Amino acid sequence: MAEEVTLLDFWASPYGMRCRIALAEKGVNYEHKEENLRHKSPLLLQMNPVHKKIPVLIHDGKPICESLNIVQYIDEIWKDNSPLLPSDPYQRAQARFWADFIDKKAFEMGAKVWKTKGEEQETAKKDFIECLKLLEGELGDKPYFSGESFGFVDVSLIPFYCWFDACENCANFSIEATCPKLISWAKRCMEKESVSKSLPEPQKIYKYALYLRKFYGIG
Ligand code: GS8
Repeated sequence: MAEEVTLLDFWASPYGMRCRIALAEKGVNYEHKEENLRHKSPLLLQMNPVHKKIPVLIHDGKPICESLNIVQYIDEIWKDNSPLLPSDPYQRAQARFWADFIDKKAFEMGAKVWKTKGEEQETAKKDFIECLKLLEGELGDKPYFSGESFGFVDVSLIPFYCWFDACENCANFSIEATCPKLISWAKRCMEKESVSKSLPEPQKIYKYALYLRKFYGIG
């Protein structure tokens, strides 16, 4: 019997994008279900009763939650092609460390940049750039974070690239001016179909960020 794979997702979610990219890298066919996060479906509430958040991967009826956990699961189940995590235990630990940093620092700071104003925004901007510079240092002169091939850390970070315009336009700064190598890396990742097809247009994201700023009453 063919396996059943469903992704509960939301188009603008960088967490959802991670799963879309990983599934595309592996060539997995799946059903994509778009959630309305203001009116969550009974399926989402049933599949992720703890956090009630997307993304959720449903594999043959079993839910897997949390994007980094989902990407690792995808890598373990469909292990024959495009490995995402390195096989060496130390390299694996390092990859998980940076993915965790991206989750807890870069994504959090990046979201603060477009969600705030005034002094709070200035601080968020500085913190965000600091995170990106650390990541740029870790990338070094390698084409991808793990070396020659696209992997777990790349999948973890690249979704936020489509939010860069929103950050830059809402806070009036240029990421490329301070992190040119990171932008070159992002453009390299975007050349991969698995990435470009999984990310929405930056303009659409920017419009959505403006809508959210209005919705939350941020001037
Ligand atoms: C974060 C998922 C998340 O924030 C992960 O999967 O990595 N740590 C989790 N999902 C958001 C949409 S993206 O901003 C979500 O589902 N929010 C609904 C809610 O908070 O009610």
